[in-house]
Amino acid sequence: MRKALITAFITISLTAFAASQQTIVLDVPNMTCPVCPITIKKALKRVPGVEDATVNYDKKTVTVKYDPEKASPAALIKATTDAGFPSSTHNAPKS
Ligand SMILES: [Cu+2]
Repeated sequence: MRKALITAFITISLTAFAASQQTIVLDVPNMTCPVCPITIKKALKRVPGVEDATVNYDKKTVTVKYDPEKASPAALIKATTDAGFPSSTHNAPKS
């Protein structure tokens, strides 16, 4: 009985965690060789709150999963820019 309650509690916690996750796609136009995605991924994963970063070399985009309470799009863009890869929000209107 007690074990069942604990299991239920863990399930609820994981669901709440997943709900607080946000996904953003960034354009990284100056990825020019197959090593670039590794650098970009490393830079993004160093940002607190980033859960995962997936680079699409052909499309020159990176999809980032992050916790919006710890990281922000601005922090993600800064991380890639500091690593030498200026990025912007995918499909963002040009200002
Ligand atoms: Cu490169």
